[in-house]
Amino acid sequence: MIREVVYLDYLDALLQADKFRCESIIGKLQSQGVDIREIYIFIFQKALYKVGKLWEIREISVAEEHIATQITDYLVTKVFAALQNKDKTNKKAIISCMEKEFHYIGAKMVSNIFELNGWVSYFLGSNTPAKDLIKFIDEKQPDVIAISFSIYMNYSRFIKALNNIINHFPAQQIILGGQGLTGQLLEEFKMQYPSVKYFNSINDLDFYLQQPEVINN
Ligand code: B12
Repeated sequence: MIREVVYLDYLDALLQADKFRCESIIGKLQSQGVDIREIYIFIFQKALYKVGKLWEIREISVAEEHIATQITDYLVTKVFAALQNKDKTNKKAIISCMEKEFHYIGAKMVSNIFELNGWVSYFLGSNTPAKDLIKFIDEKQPDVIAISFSIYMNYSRFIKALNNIINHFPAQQIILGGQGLTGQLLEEFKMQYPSVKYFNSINDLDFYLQQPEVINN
């Protein structure tokens, strides 16, 4: 478990836009053998959620929020690059955000979790136009499409794009996550789309990817 004092030290460095201090704190955790999932959730995610709250109450500026995101993006990649991948499977996943969805850090973590489990992961990042996503799915024929949805306001656009995928590829397995669906909306979504798997954390996804029926399927 990462100690609160380490998180607070990291948060302080992040809010000071001190990339090298952030990097050094994370480097220490890695050298202590702290698991990537812990670093992702209990440092990066926790700090960005705090940044979001500070931005909401105007305690930090948009520029400060942007630099915090950029530093995190860099470190998400760096922490992952230091790891040895497990043996490759022949499974493929496409990870994307839908059109007008610009939050891609969570999706990048998801992509890395697939790769850690030996999958080939096509990470498309943010704001993928619906028709291009369909074309890409057609070309790559993935086992799974993982979608990250963060902005509640984009719900109807998101549903339209999701229906479009389901109509084109009725048998396609789809996994969804992100902060856009919560509470009643999430419950309604699950009832309407029982075949879409929803995970609200990369740990749940990781656990799922290690199930024998997923590995051997
Ligand atoms: C950085 C940021 C931005 C950046 C994004 C840049 C980038 N490169 O990603 C920019 C500046 C573009 C931005 C813009 C906006 N943002 Co913003 N942003 C954030 C912030 C501070 C951090 C996002 C982040 O990376 N979080 C960290 C990641 C790791 O967390 P995560 O996305 O939840 O992912 C985890 C899980 O959800 C899960 N997961 C995520 N996806 C998936 C997918 C699958 C398949 C699975 C299994 C799991 C999974 O795994 C991840 C790891 O555990 C958040 C605050 C917050 N609470 O997150 C606000 C936040 C998301 N933004 C918000 C808003 C309102 C906006 C704007 C509308 C603001 C505006 N008025 O312009 C725009 C909308 C832009 C758009 N159309 O997308 C709100 C969203 C509220 C909502 N749910 O609807 C938040 C929550 C801020 C707030 N407190 O109000 N934002």
